[in-house]
Amino acid sequence: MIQLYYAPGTRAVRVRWLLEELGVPYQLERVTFKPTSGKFFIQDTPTGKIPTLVEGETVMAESGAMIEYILEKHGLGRLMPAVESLLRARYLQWFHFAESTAFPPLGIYVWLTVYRQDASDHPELVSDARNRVTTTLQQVEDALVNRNFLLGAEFSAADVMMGFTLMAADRLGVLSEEHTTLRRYLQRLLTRPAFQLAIS
Ligand SMILES: N[C@@H](CCC(=O)N[C@@H](CS)C(=O)NCC(=O)O)C(=O)O
Repeated sequence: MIQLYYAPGTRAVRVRWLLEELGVPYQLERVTFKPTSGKFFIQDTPTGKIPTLVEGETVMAESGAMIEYILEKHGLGRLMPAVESLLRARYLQWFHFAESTAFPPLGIYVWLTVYRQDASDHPELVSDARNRVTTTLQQVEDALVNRNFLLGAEFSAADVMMGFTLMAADRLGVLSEEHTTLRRYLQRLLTRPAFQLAIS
């Protein structure tokens, strides 16, 4: 059985959300997130990171990789387009954009405003980080025009990856009011019981 090391508000939300969407049984190992102030890999999990997934000999510490692993092993073709589908490239693009491109500016913003205590000494860095978040999220907003989900009408694991990123942006107060499409999209995702459970 999959063991998922989880803390609310962390990227573990993605993995729990996916497991709930698929109805895959798992054991939830709740840990308390330790704020990082210079030290990394210090979480109370087998890898020092949250999320961590353990299944038999398998140990993973990368949320996107866990989602691909779960889909391949337990997904039965659900929540992702088949390899030969015309939607496959779009799926991969937005799946990876969520963590590799959209999250880093948020990470810098969190680092400056939550973990460091000297944000007021560096207004230019904070404003630069915020601008980077806004510019990056605009790409997602543009991708969602006339679409309910990143692939169109069908919800997929790319939305799981992006949903957490947008929830984090919203909680940090950097999802701007002008991003109306993104706000509606996030609300749409939040109506899913699996997402609600994953953030509880
Ligand atoms: N790219 C990784 C990032 C994992 C990560 O940095 N997790 C945070 C919590 S959301 C963490 O464990 N931070 C503590 C640390 O960096 O030591 C993923 O998607 O899982």
